[in-house]
Amino acid sequence: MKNRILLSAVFFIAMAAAFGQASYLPQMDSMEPDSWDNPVTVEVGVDGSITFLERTLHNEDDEDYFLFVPGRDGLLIVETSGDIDTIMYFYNANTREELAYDDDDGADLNAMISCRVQAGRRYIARVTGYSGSTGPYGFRAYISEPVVVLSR
Ligand SMILES: [Ca+2]
Ligand SMILES: [Ca+2]
Repeated sequence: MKNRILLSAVFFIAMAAAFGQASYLPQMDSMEPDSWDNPVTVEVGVDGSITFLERTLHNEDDEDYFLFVPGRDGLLIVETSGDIDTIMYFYNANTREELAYDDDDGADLNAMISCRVQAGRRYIARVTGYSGSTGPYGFRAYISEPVVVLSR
């Protein structure tokens, strides 16, 4: 009797392991392979109406790189969309200085960074999955409207 329970437990664990291994891995997106030296160039939107670029974290080691050059000074919003748990690093592309990092400031588990940027400077965002999260997601960057300060 005891052995039978043990056998059932072993069988259950083996089945669970097999099921886990057979889990679906998403397809590599068409912009692969990208890297720091070969980033995907994205247009910087002039407001929040710009659409998201569709990308995929196809395995737990995947890192996606985006390069953009703002057309004017302002507060840049960089964010992801979708159901996976993204994290994002934001850099000055020339100096490689890390300017910001975020995990969950966007919708649900999405990363979102807001950072003051200067026109003509090159910036890189690096997106990867939190704790190996994989799947499709959206990415966009736009300059939010500058705050107008009225002087008396
Ligand atoms: Ca990717
Ligand atoms: Ca996140």
